[in-house]
Amino acid sequence: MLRQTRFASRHFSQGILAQRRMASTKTIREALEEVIPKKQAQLAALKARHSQSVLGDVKVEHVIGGMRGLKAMLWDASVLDPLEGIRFHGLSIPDCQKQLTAAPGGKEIIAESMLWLLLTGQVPTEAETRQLSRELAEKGDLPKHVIDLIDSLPTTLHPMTQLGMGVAALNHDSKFAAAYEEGIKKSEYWTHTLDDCINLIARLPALAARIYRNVYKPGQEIPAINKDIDLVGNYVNMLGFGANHDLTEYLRLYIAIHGDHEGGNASAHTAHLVGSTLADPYLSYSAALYALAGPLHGLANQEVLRWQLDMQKELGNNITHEKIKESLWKTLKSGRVVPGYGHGVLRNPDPRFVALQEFCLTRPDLLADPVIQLVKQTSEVAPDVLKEHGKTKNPYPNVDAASGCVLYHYGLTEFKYYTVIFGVSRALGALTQLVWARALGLPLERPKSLSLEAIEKLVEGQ
Ligand code: CMX
Repeated sequence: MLRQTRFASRHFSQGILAQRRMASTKTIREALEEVIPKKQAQLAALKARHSQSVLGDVKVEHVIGGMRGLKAMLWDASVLDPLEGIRFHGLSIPDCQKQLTAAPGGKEIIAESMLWLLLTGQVPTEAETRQLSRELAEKGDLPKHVIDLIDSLPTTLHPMTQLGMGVAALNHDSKFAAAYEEGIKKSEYWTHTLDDCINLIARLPALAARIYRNVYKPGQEIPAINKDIDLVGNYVNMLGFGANHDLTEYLRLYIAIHGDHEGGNASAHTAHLVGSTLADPYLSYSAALYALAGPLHGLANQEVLRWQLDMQKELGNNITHEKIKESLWKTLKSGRVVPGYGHGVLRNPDPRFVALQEFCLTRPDLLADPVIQLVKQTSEVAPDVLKEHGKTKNPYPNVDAASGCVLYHYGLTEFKYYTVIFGVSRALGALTQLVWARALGLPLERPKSLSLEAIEKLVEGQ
């Protein structure tokens, strides 16, 4: 049955797209062809009327403090409110869970539905989501040169390093790079970029699964892509768990809600910066993956699990809040950060953490798992400890505090691999913005840098 199509975006809906689409089945390209001219006109009007209007002050703390809070990027697909957390085109995670299509027989949002929402600002019909699933499945096979490259890498090479290399090597077939070489018009950039982005998202599961199999389960045959199931179903199947494993529903949720987190986070921003040079989407996203591989960003989910397992080993049975408190202080006093806590923008518990915790609450097997219990207990103790420690601006759990322990429960125990899953997900948002940057003709990013002496001179006497 076709689901009623709604326009989701607060930004999109401000008069521009505030009309209901007929419940016809469009391709994602056709949906974009409809919305792009309206956004282009909106941007042109803003530029004409307000190019010189002021959005805020640039303070010294912005320049020396990682640009936190500096309003300096255009990014439409998601907004991160410090207290409320992420919204995708105006929809919160619970809204998405209610409105976006699930897999047949499943409950969780599928990646295709989230991708459609991010790209177009619209909630797709079920038929549109299924059509996109099929398109991605049809485009999902890896070219031989990428298979050969990945198979030739040492299994001791970190899975994220391998993922970035595989993604970069996919640029061999870049439609954008080929078209640019032939001399296309600027107005056509987005359409070739879209081709690359769809192809890349389609191929990420096969690439990520191949890395997993080579490193952790060598010698087993990887199943072929099933054209009748969704992207994540195929991913889990290729990982070797079977498409109907409980892990599939978890990863559907995980991949949908990790898809985008505003534009300024390190991975998305890297894709945007590199993409602004007109590097093709494969090169842009490869660079983004290496930002995601940093321990302060995506690698934190691997760090959290390692840290919680060490805590479990150290504390033994009968873990109490008091014992967890002591362990947290031990981490802090050794000069380390508590992984999975704090955030550059959020000032409340991360709603992605809450969504993953709720996933656990409805499943008795997960609730009974001692590691999942420990994560829950830690989240009850850590905020007070971090407040007392007094450094972090946000003492609450972020998404990484919960994500790894469920993977571990379901048998995906190789935590060096966890950031790869994050990398499969973040492509949804980062590549969406690449399409839009080209559609809107955004220029090369080139902020002004200043020396310490230049800053001192500028602020003297203020
Ligand atoms: N444990 C201990 N100290 C922490 C802390 C934590 N979890 N989070 C922040 N702090 C410290 C910072 O190191 C900083 O100390 P210094 O002043 O000595 O440098 C101080 O508190 C202020 O930091 P902040 O402004 O609150 O946080 P930042 O914006 O600088 O950093 C983040 C944000 C996520 C890197 C940081 O909270 C952190 O390191 N957390 C642990 C790693 C983690 O969970 N990362 C995952 C992020 C999620 C995502 O990528 O989406």
